Amino acid sequence: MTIDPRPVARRPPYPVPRPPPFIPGEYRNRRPAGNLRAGAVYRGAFVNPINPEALLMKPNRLSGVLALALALAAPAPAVLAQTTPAPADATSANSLEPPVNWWLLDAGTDRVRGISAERAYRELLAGRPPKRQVVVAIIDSGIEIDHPDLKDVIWTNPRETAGNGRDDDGNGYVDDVHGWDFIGGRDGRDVTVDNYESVRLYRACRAQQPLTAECQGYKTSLDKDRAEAAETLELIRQYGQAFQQVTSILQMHLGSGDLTPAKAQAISTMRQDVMQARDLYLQLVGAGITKDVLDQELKSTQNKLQYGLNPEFDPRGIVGDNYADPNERGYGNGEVEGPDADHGTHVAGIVGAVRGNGIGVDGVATGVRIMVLRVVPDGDERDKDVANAIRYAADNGAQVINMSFGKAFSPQKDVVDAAVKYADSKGVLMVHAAGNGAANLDTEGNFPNKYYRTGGGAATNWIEVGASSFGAADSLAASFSNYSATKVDLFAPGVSIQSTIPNGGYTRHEGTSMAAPVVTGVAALVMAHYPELSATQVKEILLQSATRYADQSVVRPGAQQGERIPFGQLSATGGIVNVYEALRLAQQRAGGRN
Ligand SMILES: [Ca+2]
Ligand SMILES: [Ca+2]
Ligand SMILES: [Ca+2]
Ligand SMILES: [Ca+2]
Repeated sequence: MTIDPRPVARRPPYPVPRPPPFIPGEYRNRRPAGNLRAGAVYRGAFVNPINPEALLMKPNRLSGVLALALALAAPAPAVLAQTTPAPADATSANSLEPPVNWWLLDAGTDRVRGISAERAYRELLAGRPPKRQVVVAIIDSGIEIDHPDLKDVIWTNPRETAGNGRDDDGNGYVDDVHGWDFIGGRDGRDVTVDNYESVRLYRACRAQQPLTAECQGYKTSLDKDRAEAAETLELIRQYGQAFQQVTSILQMHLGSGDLTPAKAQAISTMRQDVMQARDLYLQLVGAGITKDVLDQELKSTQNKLQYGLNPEFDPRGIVGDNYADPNERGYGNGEVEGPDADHGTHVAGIVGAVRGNGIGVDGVATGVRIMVLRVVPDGDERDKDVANAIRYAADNGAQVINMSFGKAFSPQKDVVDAAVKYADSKGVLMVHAAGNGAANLDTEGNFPNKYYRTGGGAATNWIEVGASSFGAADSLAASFSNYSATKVDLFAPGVSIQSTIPNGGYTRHEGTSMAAPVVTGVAALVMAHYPELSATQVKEILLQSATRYADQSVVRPGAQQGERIPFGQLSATGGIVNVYEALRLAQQRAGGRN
Protein backbone atom coordinates (compact mmCIF):
# COMPACT_ATOMS: atom_id res chain seq x y z
CA MET A 1 0.00 0.00 0.00
CA THR A 2 1.11 3.55 -0.38
CA ILE A 3 1.37 5.81 2.54
CA ASP A 4 0.90 9.46 1.99
CA PRO A 5 3.85 11.03 3.82
CA ARG A 6 2.56 14.57 3.64
CA PRO A 7 1.81 16.08 6.98
CA VAL A 8 -1.77 17.19 7.32
CA ALA A 9 -2.15 20.49 5.54
CA ARG A 10 -1.50 23.42 7.79
CA ARG A 11 -3.27 26.70 7.61
CA PRO A 12 -1.91 30.10 8.43
CA PRO A 13 -3.11 31.83 11.56
CA TYR A 14 -6.63 33.08 11.17
CA PRO A 15 -7.72 36.65 11.69
CA VAL A 16 -8.83 37.71 15.10
CA PRO A 17 -12.44 36.66 15.38
CA ARG A 18 -15.05 39.16 16.41
CA PRO A 19 -18.43 38.21 17.83
CA PRO A 20 -21.06 38.30 15.10
CA PRO A 21 -23.85 40.82 15.59
CA PHE A 22 -26.64 39.46 17.69
CA ILE A 23 -29.78 38.96 15.67
CA PRO A 24 -32.89 39.09 17.81
CA GLY A 25 -34.98 35.98 17.46
CA GLU A 26 -32.11 33.91 16.24
CA TYR A 27 -29.81 31.85 18.37
CA ARG A 28 -26.24 32.80 18.09
CA ASN A 29 -23.35 30.48 17.81
CA ARG A 30 -20.80 32.06 20.07
CA ARG A 31 -17.90 30.19 18.57
CA PRO A 32 -15.61 32.37 16.53
CA ALA A 33 -14.89 31.23 13.02
CA GLY A 34 -11.40 30.01 12.54
CA ASN A 35 -9.09 27.24 11.56
CA LEU A 36 -9.67 24.04 13.37
CA ARG A 37 -8.22 20.66 13.35
CA ALA A 38 -8.91 17.62 15.39
CA GLY A 39 -8.24 13.98 14.88
CA ALA A 40 -8.86 10.93 17.02
CA VAL A 41 -12.28 11.32 18.53
CA TYR A 42 -13.98 14.30 17.06
CA ARG A 43 -14.97 15.97 20.25
CA GLY A 44 -15.25 19.65 19.87
CA ALA A 45 -13.31 21.65 17.43
CA PHE A 46 -10.32 23.33 18.68
CA VAL A 47 -9.10 26.57 17.32
CA ASN A 48 -5.40 26.62 17.67
CA PRO A 49 -3.62 29.08 15.46
CA ILE A 50 -0.28 27.60 16.37
CA ASN A 51 -0.77 23.90 16.05
CA PRO A 52 -3.96 22.92 14.32
CA GLU A 53 -3.58 19.18 14.41
CA ALA A 54 -1.87 18.63 17.70
CA LEU A 55 -4.81 19.75 19.77
CA LEU A 56 -6.86 16.61 19.95
CA MET A 57 -9.48 15.52 22.45
CA LYS A 58 -9.98 18.96 23.86
CA PRO A 59 -12.91 20.66 25.41
CA ASN A 60 -13.97 23.32 22.97
CA ARG A 61 -13.38 26.21 25.34
CA LEU A 62 -9.78 26.58 24.34
CA SER A 63 -10.88 28.06 21.07
CA GLY A 64 -12.02 31.11 22.95
CA VAL A 65 -8.87 31.25 25.06
CA LEU A 66 -6.56 31.18 22.14
CA ALA A 67 -8.66 33.50 20.06
CA LEU A 68 -8.63 36.00 22.85
CA ALA A 69 -4.97 35.45 23.51
CA LEU A 70 -4.34 36.28 19.89
CA ALA A 71 -6.63 39.26 20.03
CA LEU A 72 -4.88 40.58 23.04
CA ALA A 73 -1.46 39.79 21.67
CA ALA A 74 0.28 39.79 25.02
CA PRO A 75 -0.67 38.53 28.44
CA ALA A 76 -1.28 40.74 31.43
CA PRO A 77 -0.57 43.37 32.53
CA ALA A 78 -0.34 44.83 29.03
CA VAL A 79 -3.49 42.95 28.23
CA LEU A 80 -5.53 45.26 30.39
CA ALA A 81 -4.88 48.23 28.19
CA GLN A 82 -6.08 46.44 25.08
CA THR A 83 -9.41 45.07 26.13
CA THR A 84 -12.57 45.93 24.31
CA PRO A 85 -15.93 46.16 26.00
CA ALA A 86 -17.55 42.82 26.56
CA PRO A 87 -20.62 42.06 24.49
CA ALA A 88 -23.73 43.07 26.35
CA ASP A 89 -24.96 39.51 26.51
CA ALA A 90 -21.77 37.98 27.82
CA THR A 91 -22.77 38.22 31.44
CA SER A 92 -23.75 34.60 31.59
CA ALA A 93 -22.04 31.74 29.89
CA ASN A 94 -25.48 30.37 29.13
CA SER A 95 -27.04 33.47 27.65
CA LEU A 96 -25.74 32.65 24.18
CA GLU A 97 -26.82 29.03 24.25
CA PRO A 98 -29.81 27.82 22.28
CA PRO A 99 -32.52 25.75 23.98
CA VAL A 100 -30.95 22.66 25.46
CA ASN A 101 -32.76 20.39 22.98
CA TRP A 102 -32.48 22.76 20.00
CA TRP A 103 -31.21 19.98 17.77
CA LEU A 104 -34.40 17.96 18.27
CA LEU A 105 -36.63 20.90 17.33
CA ASP A 106 -38.26 21.92 14.06
CA ALA A 107 -37.20 24.66 11.66
CA GLY A 108 -40.80 25.64 10.99
CA THR A 109 -42.55 25.49 14.33
CA ASP A 110 -39.57 26.18 16.60
CA ARG A 111 -37.48 28.50 14.41
CA VAL A 112 -34.29 26.56 14.93
CA ARG A 113 -32.73 24.18 12.44
CA GLY A 114 -33.00 20.94 14.32
CA ILE A 115 -34.06 17.53 13.03
CA SER A 116 -37.80 17.69 13.86
CA ALA A 117 -37.58 14.77 16.28
CA GLU A 118 -39.99 16.18 18.82
CA ARG A 119 -42.45 16.89 16.06
CA ALA A 120 -42.06 13.36 14.70
CA TYR A 121 -42.74 11.80 18.08
CA ARG A 122 -45.75 14.07 18.56
CA GLU A 123 -47.32 13.78 15.12
CA LEU A 124 -46.13 10.48 13.65
CA LEU A 125 -45.14 8.14 16.45
CA ALA A 126 -47.68 8.80 19.20
CA GLY A 127 -49.14 5.44 20.22
CA ARG A 128 -46.80 3.59 17.86
CA PRO A 129 -44.15 1.62 19.70
CA PRO A 130 -41.14 0.47 17.66
CA LYS A 131 -41.64 -2.83 15.87
CA ARG A 132 -38.24 -4.14 16.83
CA GLN A 133 -35.12 -3.34 18.77
CA VAL A 134 -32.24 -2.08 16.66
CA VAL A 135 -28.71 -2.76 17.87
CA VAL A 136 -26.41 0.22 17.43
CA ALA A 137 -22.69 -0.40 17.85
CA ILE A 138 -20.76 2.64 19.07
CA ILE A 139 -17.07 2.36 18.32
CA ASP A 140 -15.56 4.99 20.59
CA SER A 141 -13.69 5.72 23.81
CA GLY A 142 -15.94 3.59 26.03
CA ILE A 143 -19.37 4.22 27.54
CA GLU A 144 -20.62 4.49 31.12
CA ILE A 145 -23.07 1.60 30.91
CA ASP A 146 -24.68 2.26 34.29
CA HIS A 147 -25.45 5.91 33.54
CA PRO A 148 -29.04 6.43 34.76
CA ASP A 149 -30.14 7.71 31.34
CA LEU A 150 -28.41 4.91 29.41
CA LYS A 151 -28.44 1.75 31.52
CA ASP A 152 -31.80 0.59 30.16
CA VAL A 153 -30.67 0.83 26.53
CA ILE A 154 -27.28 -0.89 26.74
CA TRP A 155 -27.06 -4.04 24.64
CA THR A 156 -26.52 -7.30 26.46
CA ASN A 157 -25.11 -10.29 24.63
CA PRO A 158 -27.92 -12.82 25.06
CA ARG A 159 -25.71 -15.88 24.75
CA GLU A 160 -22.79 -14.88 26.95
CA THR A 161 -22.63 -15.60 30.67
CA ALA A 162 -20.89 -12.82 32.55
CA GLY A 163 -17.74 -13.37 34.55
CA ASN A 164 -17.30 -17.13 34.10
CA GLY A 165 -14.06 -16.78 32.17
CA ARG A 166 -15.53 -18.68 29.22
CA ASP A 167 -16.52 -17.71 25.72
CA ASP A 168 -20.04 -19.10 26.07
CA ASP A 169 -21.30 -18.05 22.65
CA GLY A 170 -18.10 -19.04 20.87
CA ASN A 171 -17.69 -15.68 19.14
CA GLY A 172 -14.00 -15.48 20.07
CA TYR A 173 -14.46 -13.09 22.98
CA VAL A 174 -14.54 -14.18 26.61
CA ASP A 175 -17.24 -12.60 28.79
CA ASP A 176 -18.23 -10.02 26.19
CA VAL A 177 -21.47 -9.07 27.90
CA HIS A 178 -22.06 -5.51 26.60
CA GLY A 179 -19.48 -5.38 23.81
CA TRP A 180 -15.71 -5.40 23.87
CA ASP A 181 -12.68 -3.29 24.75
CA PHE A 182 -10.03 -3.73 22.07
CA ILE A 183 -7.49 -1.50 23.84
CA GLY A 184 -7.32 -3.35 27.12
CA GLY A 185 -5.32 -6.31 28.37
CA ARG A 186 -6.46 -9.71 29.61
CA ASP A 187 -5.31 -8.60 33.05
CA GLY A 188 -7.88 -5.82 33.06
CA ARG A 189 -5.51 -2.94 32.44
CA ASP A 190 -6.59 -0.42 29.77
CA VAL A 191 -4.78 1.84 27.35
CA THR A 192 -5.62 5.47 28.15
CA VAL A 193 -3.30 7.47 25.92
CA ASP A 194 -1.57 6.47 22.72
CA ASN A 195 0.55 8.07 20.01
CA TYR A 196 -0.69 9.70 16.87
CA GLU A 197 -0.42 7.45 13.84
CA SER A 198 2.33 9.54 12.25
CA VAL A 199 4.43 9.04 15.39
CA ARG A 200 3.94 5.27 15.21
CA LEU A 201 4.92 5.36 11.55
CA TYR A 202 8.08 7.25 12.41
CA ARG A 203 8.93 4.81 15.19
CA ALA A 204 8.54 1.91 12.78
CA CYS A 205 10.83 3.36 10.12
CA ARG A 206 13.48 5.28 12.05
CA ALA A 207 15.88 2.35 12.57
CA GLN A 208 16.76 2.31 8.91
CA GLN A 209 19.54 4.85 8.30
CA PRO A 210 19.68 6.98 6.36
CA LEU A 211 15.98 7.69 6.69
CA THR A 212 13.85 7.17 3.62
CA ALA A 213 12.15 10.27 2.25
CA GLU A 214 8.89 9.02 3.64
CA CYS A 215 10.37 8.48 7.09
CA GLN A 216 12.05 11.86 7.01
CA GLY A 217 8.62 13.32 6.29
CA TYR A 218 7.21 11.78 9.49
CA LYS A 219 10.19 13.04 11.46
CA THR A 220 9.91 16.59 10.14
CA SER A 221 6.22 16.56 10.92
CA LEU A 222 6.85 15.24 14.43
CA ASP A 223 9.56 17.79 15.20
CA LYS A 224 7.30 20.57 14.07
CA ASP A 225 4.33 19.25 16.05
CA ARG A 226 6.42 18.99 19.20
CA ALA A 227 7.76 22.51 18.82
CA GLU A 228 4.25 23.80 18.30
CA ALA A 229 2.85 21.91 21.28
CA ALA A 230 5.59 23.45 23.41
CA GLU A 231 4.58 26.89 22.18
CA THR A 232 0.95 26.16 22.91
CA LEU A 233 1.90 25.08 26.41
CA GLU A 234 3.63 28.39 26.97
CA LEU A 235 0.65 30.30 25.62
CA ILE A 236 -1.74 28.49 27.95
CA ARG A 237 0.56 29.22 30.90
CA GLN A 238 0.71 32.90 30.04
CA TYR A 239 -2.98 33.05 29.60
CA GLY A 240 -3.53 31.37 32.95
CA GLN A 241 -1.47 34.11 34.53
CA ALA A 242 -3.51 36.82 32.81
CA PHE A 243 -6.73 35.19 33.95
CA GLN A 244 -5.39 35.00 37.46
CA GLN A 245 -4.51 38.70 37.45
CA VAL A 246 -7.88 39.79 36.17
CA THR A 247 -9.79 37.77 38.72
CA SER A 248 -7.62 38.94 41.60
CA ILE A 249 -8.11 42.62 40.65
CA LEU A 250 -11.87 42.11 40.63
CA GLN A 251 -11.83 40.02 43.76
CA MET A 252 -9.91 42.73 45.55
CA HIS A 253 -12.32 45.39 44.35
CA LEU A 254 -15.35 43.38 45.46
CA GLY A 255 -13.92 42.43 48.81
CA SER A 256 -15.51 39.36 50.31
CA GLY A 257 -17.72 36.88 48.46
CA ASP A 258 -17.27 34.93 45.26
CA LEU A 259 -16.68 36.65 41.97
CA THR A 260 -19.62 35.96 39.64
CA PRO A 261 -20.48 37.29 36.17
CA ALA A 262 -23.46 39.14 37.62
CA LYS A 263 -21.28 40.83 40.23
CA ALA A 264 -18.68 41.73 37.65
CA GLN A 265 -21.37 43.16 35.37
CA ALA A 266 -22.61 45.38 38.18
CA ILE A 267 -19.19 46.92 38.83
CA SER A 268 -19.03 50.59 38.00
CA THR A 269 -16.04 52.64 39.07
CA MET A 270 -13.75 55.41 37.89
CA ARG A 271 -10.80 53.07 38.25
CA GLN A 272 -9.66 52.20 34.74
CA ASP A 273 -7.77 49.07 35.75
CA VAL A 274 -10.82 47.61 37.45
CA MET A 275 -13.12 48.42 34.54
CA GLN A 276 -10.68 46.88 32.08
CA ALA A 277 -10.33 43.80 34.23
CA ARG A 278 -14.12 43.61 34.41
CA ASP A 279 -14.47 43.81 30.63
CA LEU A 280 -11.89 41.13 30.02
CA TYR A 281 -13.39 38.92 32.70
CA LEU A 282 -16.81 39.17 31.05
CA GLN A 283 -15.29 38.32 27.69
CA LEU A 284 -13.66 35.26 29.19
CA VAL A 285 -16.85 34.15 30.86
CA GLY A 286 -18.70 34.74 27.61
CA ALA A 287 -16.27 32.37 25.92
CA GLY A 288 -16.83 29.79 28.63
CA ILE A 289 -13.34 30.01 30.08
CA THR A 290 -12.64 29.10 33.67
CA LYS A 291 -9.61 28.21 35.71
CA ASP A 292 -10.63 24.56 35.39
CA VAL A 293 -10.68 24.83 31.61
CA LEU A 294 -7.22 26.36 31.55
CA ASP A 295 -5.89 23.70 33.94
CA GLN A 296 -7.43 21.01 31.72
CA GLU A 297 -5.81 22.46 28.61
CA LEU A 298 -2.47 22.64 30.34
CA LYS A 299 -2.66 19.00 31.38
CA SER A 300 -3.80 17.92 27.97
CA THR A 301 -0.98 19.70 26.15
CA GLN A 302 1.53 18.27 28.59
CA ASN A 303 0.12 14.81 27.86
CA LYS A 304 0.54 15.44 24.17
CA LEU A 305 4.23 16.09 24.58
CA GLN A 306 4.69 13.22 26.97
CA TYR A 307 2.62 10.62 25.11
CA GLY A 308 0.88 11.47 21.85
CA LEU A 309 3.91 13.08 20.23
CA ASN A 310 6.54 11.00 21.99
CA PRO A 311 7.96 8.18 19.83
CA GLU A 312 9.57 6.62 22.92
CA PHE A 313 6.14 6.05 24.44
CA ASP A 314 4.31 2.91 23.30
CA PRO A 315 1.46 1.63 25.47
CA ARG A 316 0.59 -1.35 23.28
CA GLY A 317 2.26 -3.76 25.69
CA ILE A 318 -0.80 -3.30 27.93
CA VAL A 319 -2.97 -5.03 25.31
CA GLY A 320 -0.52 -7.87 24.93
CA ASP A 321 -1.52 -8.78 21.39
CA ASN A 322 0.83 -9.61 18.56
CA TYR A 323 0.58 -6.17 17.04
CA ALA A 324 2.47 -7.23 13.94
CA ASP A 325 -0.45 -9.50 13.01
CA PRO A 326 -3.28 -7.25 11.82
CA ASN A 327 -5.64 -10.21 11.42
CA GLU A 328 -5.43 -11.38 15.01
CA ARG A 329 -8.74 -11.51 16.93
CA GLY A 330 -9.83 -12.04 20.50
CA TYR A 331 -7.39 -9.80 22.39
CA GLY A 332 -8.73 -7.10 24.71
CA ASN A 333 -11.05 -7.24 27.71
CA GLY A 334 -14.75 -7.21 28.48
CA GLU A 335 -14.76 -4.08 30.63
CA VAL A 336 -16.12 -1.53 28.17
CA GLU A 337 -16.18 1.76 30.03
CA GLY A 338 -12.43 2.27 30.35
CA PRO A 339 -10.69 5.16 32.08
CA ASP A 340 -12.19 8.06 30.08
CA ALA A 341 -15.64 7.41 28.71
CA ASP A 342 -16.66 11.04 28.30
CA HIS A 343 -16.73 11.05 24.51
CA GLY A 344 -18.38 7.66 24.00
CA THR A 345 -20.97 8.30 26.70
CA HIS A 346 -21.89 11.60 25.07
CA VAL A 347 -22.24 9.94 21.67
CA ALA A 348 -24.38 7.15 23.16
CA GLY A 349 -26.78 9.61 24.77
CA ILE A 350 -27.36 11.40 21.49
CA VAL A 351 -28.40 8.13 19.87
CA GLY A 352 -30.48 6.65 22.62
CA ALA A 353 -30.65 8.36 26.03
CA VAL A 354 -33.99 7.20 27.40
CA ARG A 355 -36.77 9.47 26.23
CA GLY A 356 -39.47 10.67 28.56
CA ASN A 357 -38.09 9.11 31.74
CA GLY A 358 -38.05 12.45 33.49
CA ILE A 359 -34.28 12.64 33.80
CA GLY A 360 -31.44 14.14 31.82
CA VAL A 361 -31.84 14.26 28.09
CA ASP A 362 -33.80 12.60 25.31
CA GLY A 363 -31.85 10.78 22.63
CA VAL A 364 -33.00 10.63 19.02
CA ALA A 365 -34.21 7.05 19.00
CA THR A 366 -36.40 4.75 21.02
CA GLY A 367 -36.15 1.04 20.38
CA VAL A 368 -32.36 0.89 20.34
CA ARG A 369 -29.80 -1.17 22.21
CA ILE A 370 -26.28 0.18 22.36
CA MET A 371 -23.34 -2.18 21.85
CA VAL A 372 -20.16 -0.75 23.35
CA LEU A 373 -16.93 -1.17 21.40
CA ARG A 374 -13.92 0.55 22.96
CA VAL A 375 -11.21 1.37 20.42
CA VAL A 376 -10.31 5.05 20.67
CA PRO A 377 -7.67 6.22 23.18
CA ASP A 378 -6.51 9.77 23.84
CA GLY A 379 -4.42 9.72 20.67
CA ASP A 380 -5.02 7.94 17.37
CA GLU A 381 -6.95 4.68 17.24
CA ARG A 382 -5.25 1.74 15.52
CA ASP A 383 -6.44 0.21 12.26
CA LYS A 384 -6.35 -3.34 13.59
CA ASP A 385 -8.72 -2.43 16.44
CA VAL A 386 -11.06 -0.47 14.16
CA ALA A 387 -11.26 -3.46 11.82
CA ASN A 388 -11.94 -5.91 14.64
CA ALA A 389 -14.60 -3.68 16.16
CA ILE A 390 -16.43 -3.38 12.84
CA ARG A 391 -16.32 -7.16 12.45
CA TYR A 392 -17.53 -7.67 16.02
CA ALA A 393 -20.48 -5.37 15.37
CA ALA A 394 -21.38 -7.12 12.12
CA ASP A 395 -21.05 -10.59 13.66
CA ASN A 396 -22.99 -9.89 16.82
CA GLY A 397 -26.17 -8.34 15.53
CA ALA A 398 -25.54 -4.63 15.09
CA GLN A 399 -27.63 -2.97 12.36
CA VAL A 400 -25.90 0.40 12.61
CA ILE A 401 -22.32 1.31 13.52
CA ASN A 402 -21.46 4.81 14.71
CA MET A 403 -17.89 5.97 14.13
CA SER A 404 -17.15 9.39 15.61
CA PHE A 405 -13.39 9.25 15.16
CA GLY A 406 -10.75 9.58 12.50
CA LYS A 407 -7.12 10.22 11.76
CA ALA A 408 -4.81 11.50 9.06
CA PHE A 409 -2.92 8.25 8.32
CA SER A 410 -4.11 4.67 7.97
CA PRO A 411 -1.14 2.36 7.41
CA GLN A 412 -3.26 -0.81 7.54
CA LYS A 413 -6.21 0.53 5.63
CA ASP A 414 -6.57 -2.75 3.75
CA VAL A 415 -7.49 -4.50 7.00
CA VAL A 416 -10.07 -1.83 7.80
CA ASP A 417 -11.37 -1.97 4.23
CA ALA A 418 -11.87 -5.72 4.48
CA ALA A 419 -13.91 -5.27 7.65
CA VAL A 420 -15.95 -2.45 6.09
CA LYS A 421 -16.58 -4.65 3.03
CA TYR A 422 -17.72 -7.44 5.33
CA ALA A 423 -20.12 -5.22 7.28
CA ASP A 424 -21.37 -3.70 4.03
CA SER A 425 -22.09 -7.16 2.63
CA LYS A 426 -24.08 -8.02 5.75
CA GLY A 427 -26.27 -4.94 5.36
CA VAL A 428 -24.90 -3.02 8.31
CA LEU A 429 -25.18 0.75 8.02
CA MET A 430 -21.98 2.60 8.91
CA VAL A 431 -22.15 6.24 9.96
CA HIS A 432 -18.92 8.22 10.14
CA ALA A 433 -18.13 11.72 11.35
CA ALA A 434 -16.46 13.87 8.69
CA GLY A 435 -14.00 15.42 11.15
CA ASN A 436 -13.34 18.83 12.64
CA GLY A 437 -10.56 20.18 10.49
CA ALA A 438 -12.66 22.79 8.66
CA ALA A 439 -11.16 21.09 5.63
CA ASN A 440 -12.33 20.05 2.21
CA LEU A 441 -12.11 16.25 2.23
CA ASP A 442 -11.51 16.27 -1.52
CA THR A 443 -7.96 17.32 -0.78
CA GLU A 444 -7.24 15.90 2.65
CA GLY A 445 -6.84 12.33 3.88
CA ASN A 446 -9.34 11.28 6.54
CA PHE A 447 -9.63 7.71 7.78
CA PRO A 448 -11.58 5.49 7.94
CA ASN A 449 -13.57 6.17 4.80
CA LYS A 450 -15.74 4.17 2.46
CA TYR A 451 -13.26 4.16 -0.44
CA TYR A 452 -11.29 0.94 -0.73
CA ARG A 453 -7.58 1.50 -1.17
CA THR A 454 -6.95 -1.66 -3.13
CA GLY A 455 -9.02 -2.57 -6.16
CA GLY A 456 -11.23 0.50 -6.14
CA GLY A 457 -14.86 0.61 -5.20
CA ALA A 458 -16.53 1.85 -2.08
CA ALA A 459 -18.91 0.69 0.60
CA THR A 460 -22.60 1.26 -0.15
CA ASN A 461 -23.99 1.33 3.36
CA TRP A 462 -21.94 4.27 4.60
CA ILE A 463 -22.99 7.82 5.49
CA GLU A 464 -20.42 10.58 6.01
CA VAL A 465 -21.69 13.37 8.26
CA GLY A 466 -20.74 17.02 8.64
CA ALA A 467 -21.84 19.23 11.55
CA SER A 468 -24.44 21.98 11.37
CA SER A 469 -25.15 24.75 13.83
CA PHE A 470 -27.97 26.85 15.20
CA GLY A 471 -27.73 30.59 14.93
CA ALA A 472 -27.76 33.01 12.05
CA ALA A 473 -28.53 31.52 8.66
CA ASP A 474 -24.99 31.98 7.37
CA SER A 475 -23.62 29.94 10.28
CA LEU A 476 -25.57 26.85 9.24
CA ALA A 477 -22.35 24.92 8.70
CA ALA A 478 -20.42 24.54 11.94
CA SER A 479 -17.23 26.58 11.62
CA PHE A 480 -15.07 23.49 12.31
CA SER A 481 -16.79 20.94 10.10
CA ASN A 482 -15.00 19.15 7.32
CA TYR A 483 -16.94 19.14 4.08
CA SER A 484 -16.97 17.89 0.51
CA ALA A 485 -19.52 18.07 -2.27
CA THR A 486 -18.86 14.40 -3.02
CA LYS A 487 -17.42 12.75 0.09
CA VAL A 488 -19.75 14.17 2.74
CA ASP A 489 -23.35 13.00 2.35
CA LEU A 490 -25.25 15.34 4.64
CA PHE A 491 -25.02 17.47 7.76
CA ALA A 492 -26.62 17.10 11.18
CA PRO A 493 -26.58 19.25 14.32
CA GLY A 494 -23.17 19.18 16.01
CA VAL A 495 -22.86 22.37 18.04
CA SER A 496 -23.96 22.80 21.64
CA ILE A 497 -25.41 19.32 21.93
CA GLN A 498 -26.47 18.37 25.45
CA SER A 499 -25.96 14.70 26.25
CA THR A 500 -24.79 12.19 28.82
CA ILE A 501 -21.31 12.06 30.38
CA PRO A 502 -19.81 9.81 33.06
CA ASN A 503 -20.73 9.91 36.73
CA GLY A 504 -24.35 10.24 35.74
CA GLY A 505 -23.76 13.70 34.33
CA TYR A 506 -24.76 15.79 31.34
CA THR A 507 -22.98 18.46 29.36
CA ARG A 508 -22.83 20.17 25.99
CA HIS A 509 -20.20 19.16 23.48
CA GLU A 510 -19.68 20.04 19.87
CA GLY A 511 -18.06 18.35 16.92
CA THR A 512 -18.88 16.16 13.97
CA SER A 513 -18.61 13.48 16.68
CA MET A 514 -21.96 14.76 17.88
CA ALA A 515 -23.45 15.06 14.37
CA ALA A 516 -22.78 11.45 13.37
CA PRO A 517 -24.79 9.91 16.24
CA VAL A 518 -27.70 12.20 15.37
CA VAL A 519 -27.79 10.49 11.96
CA THR A 520 -27.20 7.09 13.56
CA GLY A 521 -30.17 7.71 15.82
CA VAL A 522 -32.41 8.69 12.92
CA ALA A 523 -31.38 5.57 10.97
CA ALA A 524 -31.98 3.33 13.98
CA LEU A 525 -35.40 4.87 14.61
CA VAL A 526 -36.45 4.31 10.98
CA MET A 527 -35.18 0.72 11.16
CA ALA A 528 -37.04 0.14 14.43
CA HIS A 529 -40.32 1.21 12.85
CA TYR A 530 -39.77 -0.22 9.38
CA PRO A 531 -37.96 -3.55 9.78
CA GLU A 532 -38.69 -4.40 6.13
CA LEU A 533 -36.32 -1.69 4.87
CA SER A 534 -32.71 -2.60 4.09
CA ALA A 535 -29.73 -0.57 5.28
CA THR A 536 -29.29 0.71 1.73
CA GLN A 537 -32.92 1.83 1.59
CA VAL A 538 -32.63 3.54 4.96
CA LYS A 539 -29.52 5.36 3.83
CA GLU A 540 -31.31 6.55 0.68
CA ILE A 541 -34.31 7.64 2.71
CA LEU A 542 -32.16 9.71 5.07
CA LEU A 543 -30.36 11.38 2.18
CA GLN A 544 -33.47 12.03 0.11
CA SER A 545 -35.53 13.35 3.00
CA ALA A 546 -32.85 15.65 4.39
CA THR A 547 -34.03 19.26 4.60
CA ARG A 548 -32.38 21.02 1.66
CA TYR A 549 -30.52 24.25 2.25
CA ALA A 550 -28.50 23.98 -0.95
CA ASP A 551 -28.87 27.66 -1.91
CA GLN A 552 -28.32 29.03 1.57
CA SER A 553 -25.17 31.14 1.62
CA VAL A 554 -23.02 30.14 4.58
CA VAL A 555 -19.61 30.99 5.94
CA ARG A 556 -17.24 28.37 4.56
CA PRO A 557 -15.67 26.39 7.41
CA GLY A 558 -12.09 27.55 7.83
CA ALA A 559 -12.62 30.62 5.65
CA GLN A 560 -10.12 33.38 6.37
CA GLN A 561 -12.37 36.34 5.81
CA GLY A 562 -15.79 34.91 6.37
CA GLU A 563 -16.01 33.83 2.75
CA ARG A 564 -19.51 32.69 1.83
CA ILE A 565 -20.35 29.53 -0.08
CA PRO A 566 -23.66 27.83 -0.90
CA PHE A 567 -24.41 25.18 1.72
CA GLY A 568 -25.07 22.84 -1.19
CA GLN A 569 -21.37 22.80 -2.03
CA LEU A 570 -20.45 21.39 1.37
CA SER A 571 -22.12 18.00 0.93
CA ALA A 572 -23.66 15.78 -1.71
CA THR A 573 -27.23 16.52 -0.62
CA GLY A 574 -26.88 20.07 0.72
CA GLY A 575 -29.21 18.91 3.43
CA ILE A 576 -29.65 18.39 7.16
CA VAL A 577 -31.04 15.08 8.34
CA ASN A 578 -34.69 15.23 9.36
CA VAL A 579 -36.52 12.58 11.37
CA TYR A 580 -40.00 13.72 10.51
CA GLU A 581 -39.43 13.64 6.77
CA ALA A 582 -37.40 10.43 6.97
CA LEU A 583 -40.24 8.63 8.73
CA ARG A 584 -42.75 9.90 6.20
CA LEU A 585 -40.62 8.76 3.28
CA ALA A 586 -40.00 5.42 5.01
CA GLN A 587 -43.75 5.00 5.28
CA GLN A 588 -44.11 5.48 1.51
CA ARG A 589 -41.21 3.17 0.69
CA ALA A 590 -42.55 0.51 3.00
CA GLY A 591 -45.71 0.51 0.90
CA GLY A 592 -47.92 2.72 3.03
CA ARG A 593 -48.50 0.03 5.61
CA ASN A 594 -48.87 0.85 9.32
CA1 LIG B 1 -18.23 -14.51 23.72
CA1 LIG C 1 -18.66 -16.00 29.62
CA1 LIG D 1 -11.45 -2.14 29.73
CA1 LIG E 1 -33.86 10.90 29.57
